[in-house]
Amino acid sequence: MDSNGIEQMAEKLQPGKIHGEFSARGLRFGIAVSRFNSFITERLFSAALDALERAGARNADVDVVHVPGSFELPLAAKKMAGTGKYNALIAIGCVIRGETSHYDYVCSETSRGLQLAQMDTGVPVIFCVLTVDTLEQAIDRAGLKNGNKGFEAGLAAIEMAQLSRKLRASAPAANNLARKAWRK
Ligand code: INI
Repeated sequence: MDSNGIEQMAEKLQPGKIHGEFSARGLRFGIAVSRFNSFITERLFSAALDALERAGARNADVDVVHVPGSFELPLAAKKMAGTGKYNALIAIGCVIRGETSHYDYVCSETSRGLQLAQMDTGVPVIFCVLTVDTLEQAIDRAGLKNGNKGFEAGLAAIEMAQLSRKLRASAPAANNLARKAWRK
């Protein structure tokens, strides 16, 4: 095989594709929003709702809880996931760097906690926490120059909810295959 061999093989290989559609119909979403820097977080929240609504979500399909700051988002997300009511969650916050190291602690614990919440529960938790140096950078990401990260989070929630549902649906078949292979 020459140096291009791997590329040629990759072109021939047609893997089965599993993807999440962008439809919110029949799905339930939970959103946790930080009150800290609410000027920004409420704009992210509105855009996330816009994405869900345009994809077919109805009022009864979406719940929102508010927490004091981003640091409290992981616990709220984990408790919401624990109810078993939601196909996906969105955690919305905005951390703006200050003069002390507080920013670093809030950022690292919030991201770590949200990742743990989704890994522990299996419910997708979308990370919609802006971590920025200035208020201007936050505004740019909440509806100005760089679009709105809340809208992107809404789309990510829909995609991950659909994908999780599909992968769960195929799990029994995979388990049966594994059992058969074990008996052989
Ligand atoms: N919380 C934020 O969401 N963003 C910030 O920028 C922020 N700063 O800079 O302090 C912030 N702090 C509060 C923190 O999230 C907790 O609510 C607080 O420490 C109580 O646990």
